[in-house]
Amino acid sequence: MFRNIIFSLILISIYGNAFSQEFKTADLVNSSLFPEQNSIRNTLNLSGIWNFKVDSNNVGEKEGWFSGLENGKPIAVPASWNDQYDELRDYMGIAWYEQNTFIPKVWKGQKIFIRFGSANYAAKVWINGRVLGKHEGGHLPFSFDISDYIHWDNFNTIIVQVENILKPERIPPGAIISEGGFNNYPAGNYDFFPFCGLQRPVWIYSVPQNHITDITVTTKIQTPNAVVEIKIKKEGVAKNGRLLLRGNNHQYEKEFSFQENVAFITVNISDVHLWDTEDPYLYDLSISLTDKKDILDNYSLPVGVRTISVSNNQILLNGKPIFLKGFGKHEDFPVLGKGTSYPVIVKDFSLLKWVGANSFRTSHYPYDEEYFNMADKLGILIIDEIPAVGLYFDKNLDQVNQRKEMCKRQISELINRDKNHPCVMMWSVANEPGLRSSYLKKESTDSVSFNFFKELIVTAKNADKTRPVTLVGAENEPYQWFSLADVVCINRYFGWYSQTGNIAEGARLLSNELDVLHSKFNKPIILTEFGADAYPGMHAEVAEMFTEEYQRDFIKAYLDVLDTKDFVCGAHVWAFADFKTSQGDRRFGGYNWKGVFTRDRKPKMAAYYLKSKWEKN
Ligand code: GCB
Repeated sequence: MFRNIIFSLILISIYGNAFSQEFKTADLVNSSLFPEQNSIRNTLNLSGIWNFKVDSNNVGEKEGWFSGLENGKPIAVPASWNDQYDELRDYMGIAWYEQNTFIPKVWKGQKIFIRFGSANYAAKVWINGRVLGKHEGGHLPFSFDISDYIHWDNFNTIIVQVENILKPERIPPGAIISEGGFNNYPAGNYDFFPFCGLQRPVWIYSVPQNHITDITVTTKIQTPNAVVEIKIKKEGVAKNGRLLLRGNNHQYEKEFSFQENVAFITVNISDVHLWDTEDPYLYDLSISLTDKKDILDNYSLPVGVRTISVSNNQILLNGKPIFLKGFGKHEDFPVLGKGTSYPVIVKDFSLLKWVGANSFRTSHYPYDEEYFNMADKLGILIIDEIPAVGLYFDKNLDQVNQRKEMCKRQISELINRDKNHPCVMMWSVANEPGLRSSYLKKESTDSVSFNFFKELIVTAKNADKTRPVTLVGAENEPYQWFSLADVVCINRYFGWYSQTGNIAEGARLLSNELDVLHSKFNKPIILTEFGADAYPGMHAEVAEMFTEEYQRDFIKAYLDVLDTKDFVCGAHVWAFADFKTSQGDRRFGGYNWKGVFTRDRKPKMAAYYLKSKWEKN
């Protein structure tokens, strides 16, 4: 046993290191602060039409494509490349992007960065023929300092090599040949299309030499007052700062000093106006670096004062039980693929409000940062998930460990990005792990997977002590894993994938299992997925699978069960809207039809049912 542990530790360190060397993050800079335009900082959004070239034989680097792309073709950024040209639909390889831009000369003397909202799956970046660095992981931002690389009197050529080869060791994994993969094409081990490319906006931005690099805000309530704790990090020689927090007809001003580039400030707020789903009140926080009367740098962000906690079987928002009504979603829309689209984001929030939802999960990866800004403003709670979907535990421990290191990195990057959003109520470190791995059963005790999730949850808890952490289980998950989570999150499809066609029997099984989970764990339970495919416009007098009636009745039957269990604290219907998948025998036309809205956001019968139910309570 001891020898096994030593052996595993050696494996972890060998493969952990080998992996982190391949994609070292040392050349990346902290991306936690979204680029901000103010009187000191500057931003340049590079969204638009870029030049693009496929490199299916991986010759680009040898042939020096990093200096400029010959015979490229136009491509939109942000957007997935897949639906912009027919021949790119299933292309999961290497492709190159180019953009040429002037950088305003008045920025000279400032520090200048390039920030990618994401690049799916891995990226290597050059500017003016010189390499900046790499990033791996398709849904989180990364930035490089380009101050010393800029041509001030000419175009700057930005080249990005993006690579999206599906591999078992990646997060999420793909191209699995061992132990039953997903049997789909392209072969992601998950149920959504593996869209690729520069799917989020790219920014160039400048900050002064003395600048704020990171801000962490946490809030506590001491009714009727509150405490806001702020940790600020900076770079440069400036020693002092000033903070202004405004809201609810009060204004709090503080001068402070840095010790070794870090400052901790506590603001006591009297007569606090809390943030909650009904009244998402935001204070304005403005932080400056100062030198006597001069302001050297400034960064502002909204602050929602609220607490999230878990007590027995309840989730408490500001100390009061909350029931989550909402969905699992996807970033997915015709032509855009997973590309950021502000109109689609606004539309989705307007539909969430229309249907009476108060929450969603960023299934199964971190979404664009604009979703979080909107959710803060509109009072929608978010379960924020890393792309750990389709995880499995076969005998290849090297790959298991590679996946674990990647998950840990993504948890840290995610929390770093989203920590200041009041809308984020919980971190999710995995969705439906172990699926299709035959040795995992409800009663299994399996040390590899158990320790895997333990490490992920500890990583999340060390990075953020203020929010609960969960992992989302599938029908065959070992219950042992739930002992690690603050909230038990389960996806259930009795009456669809099992008890097929029999909603009543499905609902009965759900009811029984919820009672078992409650008596075993006495933790809050959220039904994070349940639903049925409905082909829009297909009807039957007596509900049958794939009709809108069946979907509506399925959802209703599940919600009726939940109404009888006061220990259940959330219902997220799968899914918000129909979405594109890989091709597979269960995915008619290459779509998952479980949306209660169509892919172009038209309500199905189930949406009207949910509206009538959720608007009432
Ligand atoms: C699940 C997965 C989700 C799928 C869904 C389905 O449990 O978490 O990604 O799309 O089932 O429709 O099969």
